[in-house]
Amino acid sequence: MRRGRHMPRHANANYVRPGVSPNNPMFGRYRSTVGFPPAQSVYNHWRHWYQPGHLLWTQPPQLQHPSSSFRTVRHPFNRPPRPPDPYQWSSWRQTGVLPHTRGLHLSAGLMESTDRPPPQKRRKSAEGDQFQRSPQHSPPKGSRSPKGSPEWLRNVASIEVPPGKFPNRTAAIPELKRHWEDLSHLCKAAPSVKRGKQKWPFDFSVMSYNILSQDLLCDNTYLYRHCNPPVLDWRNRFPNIIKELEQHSADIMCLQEVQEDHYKQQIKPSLESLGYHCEFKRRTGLKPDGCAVIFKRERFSLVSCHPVEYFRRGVPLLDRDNVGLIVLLRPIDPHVSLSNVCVANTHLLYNPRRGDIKLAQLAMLLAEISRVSQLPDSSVCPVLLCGDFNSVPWSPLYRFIKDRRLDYDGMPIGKVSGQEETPRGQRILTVPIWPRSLGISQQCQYENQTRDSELRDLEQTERDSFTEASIEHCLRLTSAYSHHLKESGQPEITTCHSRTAITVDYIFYSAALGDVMAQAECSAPPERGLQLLGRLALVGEEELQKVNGLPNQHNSSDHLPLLTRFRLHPQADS
Ligand code: KL2
Repeated sequence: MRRGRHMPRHANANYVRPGVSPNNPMFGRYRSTVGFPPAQSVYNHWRHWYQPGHLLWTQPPQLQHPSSSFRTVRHPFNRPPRPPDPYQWSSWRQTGVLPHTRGLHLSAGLMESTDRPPPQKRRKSAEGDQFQRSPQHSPPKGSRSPKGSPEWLRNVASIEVPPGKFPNRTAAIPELKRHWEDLSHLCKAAPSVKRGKQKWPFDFSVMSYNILSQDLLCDNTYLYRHCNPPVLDWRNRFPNIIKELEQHSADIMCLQEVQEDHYKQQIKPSLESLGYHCEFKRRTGLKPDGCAVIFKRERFSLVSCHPVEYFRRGVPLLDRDNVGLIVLLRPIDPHVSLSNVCVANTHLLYNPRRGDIKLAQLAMLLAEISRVSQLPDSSVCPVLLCGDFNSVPWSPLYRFIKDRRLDYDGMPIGKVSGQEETPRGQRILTVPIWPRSLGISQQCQYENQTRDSELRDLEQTERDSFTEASIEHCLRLTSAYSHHLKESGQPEITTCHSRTAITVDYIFYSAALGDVMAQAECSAPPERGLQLLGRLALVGEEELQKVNGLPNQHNSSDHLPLLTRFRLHPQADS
């Protein structure tokens, strides 16, 4: 697997690099400075320890895989093969952990889903929660009918296969083909100016990727019955994910479902050795995953970091444990003065029926982004809003982000995210959606942010706005993806398992004047902003069908990474 110096960075021959010289340091693999091992070594290191082929000789026995498919890699001469163990999800929860990792994960009791409201006693006795639910005995959740639920995977999932035996799911599958869509020629950009040796403008890449926490995988095994079991093993998933991150070599990465122990012991050390700075915010409550924002130290410096917890004691609407993480980054360029960039990452509530909660969580994030990105002249610096919003394109929640306004009079809460075509329940969004006691206005601003002099004028307007069925925000955001495939017009898919194949992941950004997407969509894009130069094309359901859905042998999450490239222009006075 060692790649020579002249081999392409992307094993997938269909990955077309953006139109820049392979020597451009922005694109090449991270060039290690003194003290960092070569980037390649991280993946090889983990691969050495974690790939099944190597388990034969190097895997310590206590870490060997419990399923029959892994038993077969043991030395065939010294030890006769043992009878296959029953396929045990509970043992899988621990796979891939380093020897000093904590033992059994303590699951949150008998909650059906991670998005269920946490019972009071769960919060009070985090330490005392001693029992682990066996995912095999999860209550059936089959009553959902998600929009776009793929028939081809539902069929596979409905076949009862004895645990540990997935005979027809083991065939080698082809790699998913994704090509680079170069959009730079569409931008009405100012021509590049060379200043000294440095090329101007400042171009950088951004990834958003839900990497599927092992804990959630084990909690929702019914979503992965179409998979060949080894592809679900963290010991296989981790090296694949690291390899993928390393290959894409994004300057900024927003990851969701990052499991804390995996982050601390594997992900952070690996990415630090590749020259990245890592920030992490774990969810509140007992679930061990969270959001990470990771960026290249040679390209950005950290100005400030702002974790956002959506849980609020005493606010019934905000009783869920989802979080966001915002960082303010200063681009590193010795020759020109560049605006800071505000990068926000979040994973909103999953529950398809609780659009009210999703909107309130989003409002909290937008309020914090507005505060963090605010400049002294009360304009805002360029914003990147990435994450898994558990909402489909053109749903009311999506429209709210892009249109900066949502009129929600009479809207059923189950319609907000668009995840389900025929949501159960008819509850209508209340007016206002979130209580005033949250301290966030209907314009998604902190209420105490307004200066005293302005307060009097605004007071009446704001009081009125709490009785109007509409919410607003002040960020001009455009989606980097168009949500349908250029060639076929089919919907782009960012997440796929046996129940669904939809888009829920996004990279939203402040589009500059002349940006290709802004031209198409924004009547008045802000002057300060980003230009979208290109993106790694997504795929449709058909392409995913050919690779047995997600996760698979090559794609180790049930989401695909979104990858984009942006241009930041210098400030006028530089
Ligand atoms: O859809 V996701 O997967 O963005 O990939 O976000 C949530 C779901 C994640 C965090 O809560 O866990 C998954 N049915 C299906 N998936 C679920 C459920 C559920 N009941 N609960 C949580 N998730």
